[in-house]
Amino acid sequence: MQARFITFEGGEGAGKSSNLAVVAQWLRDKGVEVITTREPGGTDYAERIRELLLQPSDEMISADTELLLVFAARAQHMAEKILPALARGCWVLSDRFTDATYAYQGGGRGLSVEKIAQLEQLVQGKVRPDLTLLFDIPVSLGMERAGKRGALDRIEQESMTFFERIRQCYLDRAAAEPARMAVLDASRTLDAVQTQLVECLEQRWEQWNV
Ligand code: T5A
Repeated sequence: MQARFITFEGGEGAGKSSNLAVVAQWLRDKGVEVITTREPGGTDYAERIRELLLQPSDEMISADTELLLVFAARAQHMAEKILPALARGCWVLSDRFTDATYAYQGGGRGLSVEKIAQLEQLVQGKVRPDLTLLFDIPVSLGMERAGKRGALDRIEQESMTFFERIRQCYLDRAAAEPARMAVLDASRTLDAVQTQLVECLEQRWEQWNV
């Protein structure tokens, strides 16, 4: 079977990382070779860009700077990790990808869809995820879960309205692209979320095997 590219999206503390591990195991049990990765980051160089993006800073970081850093990290991630893995038949699971840019830099920071789409084309060409799992959670619950981890990073320090716009942008994208994006109710217990997740995977697995 052709290697697939699956991305995990959602607001802060939605449970992406916890559920990515479940999907990786589910696929490995099916005999599929899988790598897991994340954005921003995924390679040594891109992880250095991640630090620049997420470290709290007294200096104003412009929205365009943030956007270009996100795509600089993504260009490295694509070239060094994602494309070589897919080419050798290995599935790639990424904790966030370009939907996060539309949601955070577009919905959150107010940058235009056109500007983001231009960079998406430049960096990714035709590469898009085969499946995007959107873990949808009310902002306050997600922040409560994320907050238990300790100090907030530069983006997590933004306002509730910023994160409300992000949530709405994700939901709008999922509504516009239902064949690619599956929405999961991440406010439920971890077991309940994983039940939804496995149902979704079983359905996709059948489609991909035809
Ligand atoms: N960013 C990223 C951009 O601005 N633009 C971009 O283009 C990209 C790619 C990255 C930051 O960068 C920004 C977005 C982000 O601000 P990140 O590490 O991906 O940072 O971001 P976070 O969303 O902050 O990651 P989190 O670790 O907070 O969230 P997860 O992975 O969604 O959640 P997870 O699995 O770590 O769970 C959080 C806690 O909740 C518990 C877990 O055990 C954990 O303690 N939990 C649950 N508890 C109860 N019930 C459930 N169903 C639970 N699910 C998880």
